[in-house]
Amino acid sequence: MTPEDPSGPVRHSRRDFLRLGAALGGLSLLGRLPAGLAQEAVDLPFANGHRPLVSYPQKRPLMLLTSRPVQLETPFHVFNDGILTPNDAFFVRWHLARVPTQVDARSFRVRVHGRVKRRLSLSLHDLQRDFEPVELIAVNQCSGNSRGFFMPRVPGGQWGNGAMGNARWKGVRLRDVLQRAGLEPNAVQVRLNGLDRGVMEVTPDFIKALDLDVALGPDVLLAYEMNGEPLPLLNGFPLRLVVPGWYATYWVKMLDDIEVINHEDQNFWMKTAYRIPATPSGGVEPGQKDFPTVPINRMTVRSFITSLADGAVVRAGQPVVVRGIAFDGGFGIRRVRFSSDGGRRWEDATLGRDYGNYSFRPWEVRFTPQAGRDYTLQCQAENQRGETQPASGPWNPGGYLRNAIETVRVRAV
Ligand SMILES: Nc1nc2c(c(=O)[nH]1)N[C@H]1C(S)=C(S)[C@@H](COP(=O)(O)O)O[C@H]1N2
Ligand SMILES: [Mo]
Repeated sequence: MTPEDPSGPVRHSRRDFLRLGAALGGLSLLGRLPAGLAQEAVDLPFANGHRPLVSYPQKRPLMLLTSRPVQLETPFHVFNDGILTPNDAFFVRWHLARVPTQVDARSFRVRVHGRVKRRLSLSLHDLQRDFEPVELIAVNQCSGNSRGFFMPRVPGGQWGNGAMGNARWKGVRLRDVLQRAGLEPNAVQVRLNGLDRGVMEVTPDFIKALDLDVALGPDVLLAYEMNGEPLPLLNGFPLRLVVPGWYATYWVKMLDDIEVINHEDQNFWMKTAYRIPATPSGGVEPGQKDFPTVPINRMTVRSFITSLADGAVVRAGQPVVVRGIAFDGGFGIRRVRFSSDGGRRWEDATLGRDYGNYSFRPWEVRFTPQAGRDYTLQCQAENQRGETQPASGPWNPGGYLRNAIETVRVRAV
């Protein structure tokens, strides 16, 4: 079967040659402000939180954090529309400004080399033909999601809560590909690199590494589909790593290079960036220095109310359905509690359908407000291991791991 065969796994011509610049008449990755749309910006509730809504290729207007590199946040109301985050609303984060504006899926190859018995160079077609396809739903969340809420404030991208998304990923297991290559006995880590580059040669290339026990996990995928479509270019077309339960920093996009190494990777993005305090909570006292750190890894337990925004007005005297989502680092959510009085009394919310341990878990609860009163709504999730959300913190200088109980204030009339 050739890639041209319409019955074969490569079906869409769009997949064969995704060219974004052309979609906007050669504008390449320049964003465009929505023309005459009602809402043109979102103001996040912290200093410097003004975010214009800007359209990029394959994306609806999203909240612009930076344009070089492109960083776009998902407006939070999108998480109330459905349990899967649509591709055109999915957040975007790149570290390096030189992201290809087009990738030819036919000539694209991912190389496997280093401490392996056989070097491989695999096309998308090879991946789809020679390996078992796997599909799973998983949350991709930036390590710095919600960093803007850190108190005291920390440097780094000032994200609200929208640097996350939940998608159905389809691809092949990294494990199966590595097995085909054959690991040498001295293999220690797997390094992952994509097509993006820095503007200057001195900028460290974005490279991540996973210990073998993680890389060989059954759910770590080389994904070529997101929600049943080829990945949007900005989300890593044509191939990205999916590490369910782990922060998105490991989900390397436009992945074209897999190297098995016999030592612990020393590159900037592993040794200096994306490290968390080696404390049980991942937190330290603000201002603390010289503490030991480890590479960031699994996500903390989080939950959000999605159906009501802070400051909303609700109808008094009748039940209000409050909806939300919860997720964790891959063990699964077993409970969500809800409070309408700022955490004094709690009741169990009803969990919705289970889409697997890596997915958003929907939940809902009813409460009947009284006229003229203000309510402080909160939710707190617990995972299968009994891990839960703290009232505040953890705090760390990277602005990582935030999982404090979130608050939505509403007024009943
Ligand atoms: N090649 C490449 N992959 C990357 C990055 C990058 O800069 N380059 N950033 C990582 C980080 S930190 C995040 S948060 C996610 C963002 O994924 P998304 O843009 O699909 O939402 O991509 C990850 N994969
Ligand atoms: Mo990130």
